[in-house]
Amino acid sequence: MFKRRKFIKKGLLGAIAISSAAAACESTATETPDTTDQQGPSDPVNPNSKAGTPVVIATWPHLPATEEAMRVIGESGRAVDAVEMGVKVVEADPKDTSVGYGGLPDRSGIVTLDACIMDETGNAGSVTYLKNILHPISVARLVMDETPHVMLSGSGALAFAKENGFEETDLLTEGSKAAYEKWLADHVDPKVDENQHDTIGMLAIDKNGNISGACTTSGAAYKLPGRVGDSPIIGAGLFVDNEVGAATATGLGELVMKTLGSFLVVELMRNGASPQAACEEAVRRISEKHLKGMDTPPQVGFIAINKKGEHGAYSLSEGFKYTIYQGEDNQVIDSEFELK
Ligand code: SD4
Repeated sequence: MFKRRKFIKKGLLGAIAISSAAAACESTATETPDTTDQQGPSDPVNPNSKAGTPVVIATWPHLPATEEAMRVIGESGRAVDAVEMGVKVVEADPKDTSVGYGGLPDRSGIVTLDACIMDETGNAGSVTYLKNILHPISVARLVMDETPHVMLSGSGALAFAKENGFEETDLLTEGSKAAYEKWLADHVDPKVDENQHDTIGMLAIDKNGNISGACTTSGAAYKLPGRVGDSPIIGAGLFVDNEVGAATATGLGELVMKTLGSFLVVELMRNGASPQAACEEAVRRISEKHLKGMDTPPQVGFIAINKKGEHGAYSLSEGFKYTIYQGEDNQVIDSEFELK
């Protein structure tokens, strides 16, 4: 703690972002903070985080998606409509190889999709291992709105989608087919970095101050058939509590599932952590408990917002970016990361 305050006094802004956030996390956990000689900000600082609503934030560079979500909010739409419409932009984008149409297949060559959505009432819907449907997020929305269940999977999810008017479509593009054929030949797994674009998790606060979130993915490229990741798991890939805030995750889903990452981030915020401090603590939990024996550190990234519209973002490895639309600015920002 002492060293961190010295850093703040020296005015090292970059260091403040990371170190003071960690200090706040510690203090919410066990200590009463001593702020008597603190001259820096009293709250953990993400230099890009400011209060203000409405706000839309998404994992990875997805400017058209946040633009679409903010358009919905601008027309006085609900946050839940905004996040559904926003992530649909990416589901339909053939160039995004981690989501929907054009997503990379499993190792048998089949694209399977996971998605979930959660609204301001705490209601939630999810689909896993869904094949041949362009917009899994809208099927998840229907599960939430029209059934007594939270999650539908595989053939049941597909039957439900078709009964409700969704048409089957081939999700493999020329590009993803060629990538799969190359993988069959050399078996080199793609790196999860900005060039992969990756999964979209999106959080939004609308003009009424209500919070919702959505997350949609084709999952880990060349996964074992039947594998489901964190993205459709409420509490892992996404969690919303309208009184506190929301969080969503991207990266190696197994690590997010083992720590119930998004729920953890929201609970840390409930206990007083800033969104930035909460994201950092969740990443450190993974780093401390789950990286043993791994040759190459994987990527995991979290983004979070609290009720005031402040945000946080943090990842295990370098390269994670996020998109935030707040006020007049729709921009992509580099996340701070843990493994230097
Ligand atoms: C998964 N978390 O299925 C998702 C995919 C992802 O980086 O975000 N990849 O594990």
